[in-house]
Amino acid sequence: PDSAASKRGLLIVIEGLDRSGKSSQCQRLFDFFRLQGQRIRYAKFPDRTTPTGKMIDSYLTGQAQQDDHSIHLLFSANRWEAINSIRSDLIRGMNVIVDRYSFSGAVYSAAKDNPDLPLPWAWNPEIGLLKPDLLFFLDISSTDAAKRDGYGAERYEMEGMQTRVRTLFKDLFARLDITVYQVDAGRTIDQVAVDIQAVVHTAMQNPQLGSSD
Ligand code: Z5A
Ligand code: MG
Repeated sequence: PDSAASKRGLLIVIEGLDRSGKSSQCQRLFDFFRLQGQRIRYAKFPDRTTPTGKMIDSYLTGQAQQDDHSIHLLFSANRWEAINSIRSDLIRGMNVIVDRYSFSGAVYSAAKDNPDLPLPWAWNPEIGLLKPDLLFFLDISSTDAAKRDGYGAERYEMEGMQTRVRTLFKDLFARLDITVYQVDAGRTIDQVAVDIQAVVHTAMQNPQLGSSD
């Protein structure tokens, strides 16, 4: 009868460079949980379906202009508006996969090289959001990424920006003192998926995980 007091779910974040295969890997991980009969939710940021997400989409596709600070705070608000729902799913024992999160939020804005928007400023509005139980970083060279489908269609998808983004991700992870599973994303989808699943599988056996706040 007390089976309702289930273990809290895992919050798994997949970050990475453009076209590193984040969404493909989130889909693989989603299927991995489903196959084991585990409850799983997929959340993607930016969530372009909400009012803030629609503004972000217009900006990314070049239909609208925004002040750098203003668009930065919209990306953050797009996470804050989702967080209570994610928290309650985790408490009910559902696992949640997140495709881009606060780390992208801070580094893409800081990579604009606007002196008024340095990395510590950019990180501030993320403080207080849920911390991931597992954080993956999909790393890929910009030349390999540029060979993949769909590259270059949106704002930020230029090589100079991508190089700064890579450096800033590493800076941010070092500052935060957080465990990051770095994955070589230049390999096949299957090879990358196997590495991620191995880490997740181990974490699922660990009773201490699943307590993120
Ligand atoms: N942004 C921000 O500024 N602030 C924020 O707070 C957040 C984001 C959250 C849009 O993000 C932009 O918003 C992004 C960061 C900024 N800017 N840029 N540049 P998005 O997440 O919506 O971006 P996206 O359009 O989904 O692209 P993506 O995430 O970069 O792609 P991906 O998810 O990493 O890759 P994919 O869709 O899985 O794969 C891309 C293609 O490569 C596809 O054809 C796959 O079949 C193929 N693929 C995937 N894996 C492989 C392997 N291993 N081998 C070969 N081919 C592969
Ligand atoms: Mg994606």
